[in-house]
Amino acid sequence: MSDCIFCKIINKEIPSQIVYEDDEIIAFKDVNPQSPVHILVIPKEHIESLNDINSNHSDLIGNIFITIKNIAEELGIDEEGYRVVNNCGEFGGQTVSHIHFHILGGRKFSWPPG
Ligand code: DGP
Repeated sequence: MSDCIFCKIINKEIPSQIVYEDDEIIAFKDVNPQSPVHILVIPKEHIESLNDINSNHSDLIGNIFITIKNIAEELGIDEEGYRVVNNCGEFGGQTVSHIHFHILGGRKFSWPPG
């Protein structure tokens, strides 16, 4: 999608600090980190939000979560623990309309979120 900031990152039209990439997934550092480790994991397919996935995306979503686990291991936050967040829609706090999963780590988080 031409005006999507994350599609521009996928297409290398704007720079990002990529930590993982394969044919269907890319992961990069969040530009506005909320914790010492803050990575965004996204599909290369432009899917607007969690509301837009269907059974055709089952393998993709599964691979995203395996990628999340692998990145957490590589960055050394797996044993102390970390948080995975998907913000969906306005009330969920989604600001970029390309589905993405936050990996947040390197500090302790509280619950419930604000
Ligand atoms: P959300 O609020 O869940 O939609 O999170 C969007 C995140 O995307 C937010 O934490 C900041 C990040 N972000 C927005 N624009 C850019 C960008 O151009 N580059 C990078 N690396 N991250 C971005």
